[in-house]
Amino acid sequence: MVDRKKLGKKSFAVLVDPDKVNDQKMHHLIKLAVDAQVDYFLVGGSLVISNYLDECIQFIKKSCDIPVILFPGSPSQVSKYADALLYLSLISGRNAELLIGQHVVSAPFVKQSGLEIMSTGYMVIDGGAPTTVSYISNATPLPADKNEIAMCTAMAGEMLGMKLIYMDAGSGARRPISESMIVQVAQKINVPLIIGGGITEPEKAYLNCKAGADVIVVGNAIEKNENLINEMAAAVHSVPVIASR
Ligand code: 1GP
Repeated sequence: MVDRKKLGKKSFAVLVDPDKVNDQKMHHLIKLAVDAQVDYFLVGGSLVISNYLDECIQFIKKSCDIPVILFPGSPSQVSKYADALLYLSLISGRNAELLIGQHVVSAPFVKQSGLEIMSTGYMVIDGGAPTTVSYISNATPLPADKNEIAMCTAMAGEMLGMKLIYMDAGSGARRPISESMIVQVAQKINVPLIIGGGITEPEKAYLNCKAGADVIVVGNAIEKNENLINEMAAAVHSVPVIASR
């Protein structure tokens, strides 16, 4: 993600919830993703109930070259078959467990996995309805209209050494993150900015990239209509390449 940002390229990531897919669905989704030149598969969810995580990742890895990045809702969602792990610290919340506690407990296991570890300042932004992530995290989401708080939080995350900032309105958010918040945050950080939650229209994905997002993540909308993959990826990749700061 860092390399693509340096080249000024915008990326599109499809979020796969292992609870909602099987080999047959994945087969179809992978074909669409390859054709659309999707940049990443993010795999994970706030709650993963099934045992399909390892299998799902192995299935993707044997079917295509699209990198698989874990987006874990808990330390149990670590799979050695993935390429990398978003090592999330919930910096928008004040729940010590999700800031550092779970990391301490799982550190030896995570290190042993051999995965590329991508330290990520994870910011949950109020998306207009309680989402699984806001409930599970037991942390108040950052208010959607408080751009300054978002900006300062992202800056603090970057200065603490985080290599990515992920602003998430939560899966199925009623209201995705505003472009004005994205602009304000993107202007103040140099690390890649990932945006997700409630993005249902290719136009919104495009506008988010124009506002400064480097990676767009879409899950729900694609679960409902897989054919959106192509339009979403095309919208993200159509944003003019601008050399990085
Ligand atoms: C959720 O950012 C992701 O954590 C994607 O959200 O499922 O609403 O696209 P959606």
